[in-house]
Amino acid sequence: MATPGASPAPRRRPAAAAALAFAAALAAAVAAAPAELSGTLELSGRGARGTDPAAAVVYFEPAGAKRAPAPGTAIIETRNKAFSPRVLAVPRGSTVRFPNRDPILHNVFSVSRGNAFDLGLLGEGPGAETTFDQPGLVRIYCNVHHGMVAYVMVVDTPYYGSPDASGRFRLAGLPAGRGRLTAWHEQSDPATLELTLPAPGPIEVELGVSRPRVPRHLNKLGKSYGRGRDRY
Ligand SMILES: [Cu+2]
Repeated sequence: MATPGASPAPRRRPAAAAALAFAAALAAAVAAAPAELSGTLELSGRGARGTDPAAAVVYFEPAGAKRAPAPGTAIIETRNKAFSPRVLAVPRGSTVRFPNRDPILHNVFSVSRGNAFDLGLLGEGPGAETTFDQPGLVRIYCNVHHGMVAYVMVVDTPYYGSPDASGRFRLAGLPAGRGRLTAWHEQSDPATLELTLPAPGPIEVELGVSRPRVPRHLNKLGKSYGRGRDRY
């Protein structure tokens, strides 16, 4: 290496320096190259039979500087006395419209903290919309029909998705480095994994299915639904 005050470097030295600089740039590029995270989500436990891994949500939150997700728009229909889709993941700030495809009245409400709303009674038609500004799980119900349940997972990261029907998932374009993977399913407690990307291999996540398909809940006034099967 050159020392201070040394005579001018030999002719090949600039080439060597350039090579070193190139190697350093390459290393930086490799470190910053988008990583991908793939794995399998397994639903386990007595309630797992017939539950759909594709209704789960997986999302990765990088440690450190966050990249704000771009908000979007989405639709959840009320059809045949059910919300469809039942589970939806959206970036923070997204707007979701709730058209009513049934010839009866539905309501759409939530009391989930930070994202509470009530769209009132909606006849058949384009419905109404609401915007989800706070990250977190939004539990959505119909004040008329106790059995109607939907979930909007509002994520504060651009890196999210759902497994396929066999539980396989893949998140691409992730930044290298530390972060946290969360896997969520409506009938389970969520699982979180601290990871450093690029990960050495596929991730395996197991969620125990232990919760009822229709969670205990009250109507929008905080009261019982008032009928035999709509007790909560
Ligand atoms: Cu309803």
